[in-house]
Amino acid sequence: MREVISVNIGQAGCQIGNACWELYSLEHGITSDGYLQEGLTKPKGGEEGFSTFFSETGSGKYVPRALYVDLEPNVIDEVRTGKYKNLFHPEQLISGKEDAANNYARGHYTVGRELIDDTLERLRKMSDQCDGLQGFIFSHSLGGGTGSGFGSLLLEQLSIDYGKKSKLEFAVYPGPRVSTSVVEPYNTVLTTHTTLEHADCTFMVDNEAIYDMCRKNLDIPRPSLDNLNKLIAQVVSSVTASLRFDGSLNVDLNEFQTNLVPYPRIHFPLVSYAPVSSKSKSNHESNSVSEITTACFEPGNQMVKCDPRAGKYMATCLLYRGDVVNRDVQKAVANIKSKKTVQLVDWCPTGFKIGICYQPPTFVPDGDMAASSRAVCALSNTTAISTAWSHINSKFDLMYKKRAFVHWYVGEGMEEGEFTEAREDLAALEQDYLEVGADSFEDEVEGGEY
Ligand SMILES: Nc1nc2c(ncn2[C@@H]2O[C@H](COP(=O)(O)OP(=O)(O)OP(=O)(O)O)[C@@H](O)[C@H]2O)c(=O)[nH]1
Ligand SMILES: [Mg+2]
Repeated sequence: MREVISVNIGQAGCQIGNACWELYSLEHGITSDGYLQEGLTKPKGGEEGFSTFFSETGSGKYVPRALYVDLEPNVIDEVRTGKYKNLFHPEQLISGKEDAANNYARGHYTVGRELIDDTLERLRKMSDQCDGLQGFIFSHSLGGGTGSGFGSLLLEQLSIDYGKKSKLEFAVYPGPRVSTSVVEPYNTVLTTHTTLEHADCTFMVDNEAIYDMCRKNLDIPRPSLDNLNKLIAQVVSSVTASLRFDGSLNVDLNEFQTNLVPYPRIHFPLVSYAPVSSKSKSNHESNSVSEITTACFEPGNQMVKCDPRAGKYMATCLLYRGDVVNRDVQKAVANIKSKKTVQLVDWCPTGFKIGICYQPPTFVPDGDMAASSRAVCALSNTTAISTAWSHINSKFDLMYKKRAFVHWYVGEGMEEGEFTEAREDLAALEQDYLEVGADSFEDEVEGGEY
């Protein structure tokens, strides 16, 4: 068995976790109390896949392999009293007394330190219940104090305690319209620097992009966090479907890295998803394989705002779900490849990896998205995503030039040097992206190969 433990940290991490586990439970036929839905004799998705994410107690109850941690109690109290209160084991829900107040240093050095031992101990217990733990899937914000500071602290610790076990992340990239504090660029740069060598693959979720998708594709005039999270959960579910159901591609966490990460630091694939359509629009759409595939290469379906037409692709995985036949996929992919807008780096084989999971997508009853019998999620390692770093870096620079808000961090025992070091590392990351995207033609001429 190859188990995966989900770790949800801070407000964004925990609330996205809620949306994901609601969807996972529905997909596998589990009630909000953790029992099989009426009429089922076993969970949907085959024993193997299902038990990657859920464990079974002696009494036929299913428990998510998930841990929730927040430095303050409110968000997790909602889980403790909410619809899914009986799904989780109380020990899986860890909360402290005061939050990190949007301050990476509080999450990482002061307040966060108090919860780290407890957290590691609970994770140890959960991993002891696994036969062959594959690794961890994190969800957290880059901009919150807990998400950034405590999230990176925990990732560092897991590298020490669990060595080479895979660590994937879903990381919420701050967007101005749903932002809670001005120091999010600081937290984002600091946490990215700390986790760069500890996370194996990071799927960024740009709140601005998700917000726009909710408005434009789902016709929600003023999307709430709940609307955002439901859409994010649908995407996370597609990325993890191959781990939970019998899939053919990315069936374990290592495979994500093998397929998508050519160099350890270049590990931020762009995620796109289709179809994202409101109920009133969907009647007019056929959602053919070709349509949804094409949609995945349009900016309106991307989880991060960037322009892939201006960058180059290093690797792409297309993960289909539901009623999809290979012949249609091959046609759709050939069509995409023939487009001039999809440029590949010249040093990588041009293959698109295809995965089909025949389990159709599931939709929550009160959701905003129209149901469809098929969906596709594209994971593309493209150099275009580096503009996300340039944006956040320039916001960091504006404030840091004046040393604005820096005293809050120093006051928590952080050294100012960590700011400079983190910022330099992110400049190096931008440079890395430029280099992997550069044509290797010139080097080869110098090397005398032509
Ligand atoms: N998509 C999404 N983003 C969220 C959610 N909650 C907060 N955010 C975003 O996350 C960032 C703020 O971080 P939080 O996760 O709230 O902070 P935290 O990790 O709890 O840390 P502290 O509260 O500072 O201790 C902002 O960019 C918010 O827009 C959520 O439920 N969904
Ligand atoms: Mg919080």
